[in-house]
Amino acid sequence: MKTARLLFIFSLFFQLTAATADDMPTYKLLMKDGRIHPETLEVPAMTRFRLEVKNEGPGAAEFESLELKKELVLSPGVTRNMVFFPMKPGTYKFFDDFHPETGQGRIVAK
Ligand SMILES: [Cu+2]
Repeated sequence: MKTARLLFIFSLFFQLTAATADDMPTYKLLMKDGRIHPETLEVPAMTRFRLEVKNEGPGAAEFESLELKKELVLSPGVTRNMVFFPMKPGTYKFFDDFHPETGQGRIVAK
């Protein structure tokens, strides 16, 4: 009976997690060896969204946007999420602060 109850609590927990994860569109960004994929990320304007950033390495990477006031350092192999508040239509630049010469990208809100 304990096990059944525990399973119930766990399934409830996962349902709740899934529900919170679903209410926001998620976009993926890959940082790899000083490069950013994709370099242009199109998102809906005036909509809160999540960006899942993965650094495949080999070194550290840092997602940085001066315009959006966002900064996130990622060790190699690490994936982290960032939530962006609704943006006005426009183009917002970001870069990999560890590789600014090759790692340049933009978020285009439409
Ligand atoms: Cu920085």
